[in-house]
Amino acid sequence: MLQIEIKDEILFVKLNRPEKRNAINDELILEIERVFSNIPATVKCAIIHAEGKHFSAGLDLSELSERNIVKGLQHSRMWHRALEKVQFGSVPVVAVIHGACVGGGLEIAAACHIRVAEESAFYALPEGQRGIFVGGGASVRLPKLIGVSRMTDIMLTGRVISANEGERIGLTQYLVEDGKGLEKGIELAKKIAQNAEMTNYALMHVLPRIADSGQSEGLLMESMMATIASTSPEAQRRMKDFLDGKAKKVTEM
Ligand code: 1HE
Repeated sequence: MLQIEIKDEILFVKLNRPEKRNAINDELILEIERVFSNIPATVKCAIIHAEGKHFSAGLDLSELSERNIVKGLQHSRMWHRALEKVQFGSVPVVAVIHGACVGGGLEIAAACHIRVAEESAFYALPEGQRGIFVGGGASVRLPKLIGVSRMTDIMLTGRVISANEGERIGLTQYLVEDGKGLEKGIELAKKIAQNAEMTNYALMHVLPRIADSGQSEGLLMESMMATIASTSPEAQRRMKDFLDGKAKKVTEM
């Protein structure tokens, strides 16, 4: 159900269950956890994309009815574990979204570091209408992207967000024509792969912790991270390259 491919320094992870609109059953979420726990050292960036007309219809609802309370908690924690591996793994992850990106599908996209949407993309959290609640991390990750009030509105009303609105409210960072999402994702992944490893590490692991902490702790963490990064040989080399006229100017990047 997951199609994995490595090309140069990019890992492609494709949701491949189009007949069920890439609905995520236990097997699929566990596969996601496995893949993002074992990224080869040669990989510098990953892309999550999807086969068929839709990115993902979210949780496989056919598996939901048989759970008792403890099993329900364990199930939600399984999603948390898997998506922690996506967010706090070894490489930045770009989501390329088209068609439905709803419920758990949106939770997967929210765990990625950059979201590219095609014009066909649309978003919803139908948990509200199904009588359940988000369980794959959306209540923590989505308010950071779009705010608590927008998430509340989306769930209370069952409203569908279009690709255009999604970009306007910060759910996605790039909006491209249908069929052009993967190309854009690869373009971004190639740029990400050229960054110093320390910078990507800081952006993935330190920035979100700073954002979650108070101002004084955050500023101290920033100073420590900045010092570690700027004294690394890679940073010294990159800064020297610029001063020697060998690196690109900001306007050429
Ligand atoms: C599914 C699922 C699913 C489709 N679980 N089987 N998610 C939802 O509430 C979204 C439910 N799905 C939909 O609203 C629609 O399927 C879509 C808008 C995504 C796509 O529509 P469409 O017309 O392209 O496909 P379809 O005809 O609705 O579905 C095709 C098949 O996929 C069909 O099965 P078939 O055997 O009759 O062919 C559907 O039953 C099946 N299918 N979506 C199971 N979600 C960590 S907690 C997260 C909580 C949630 O994610 S709740 C939100 C669940």
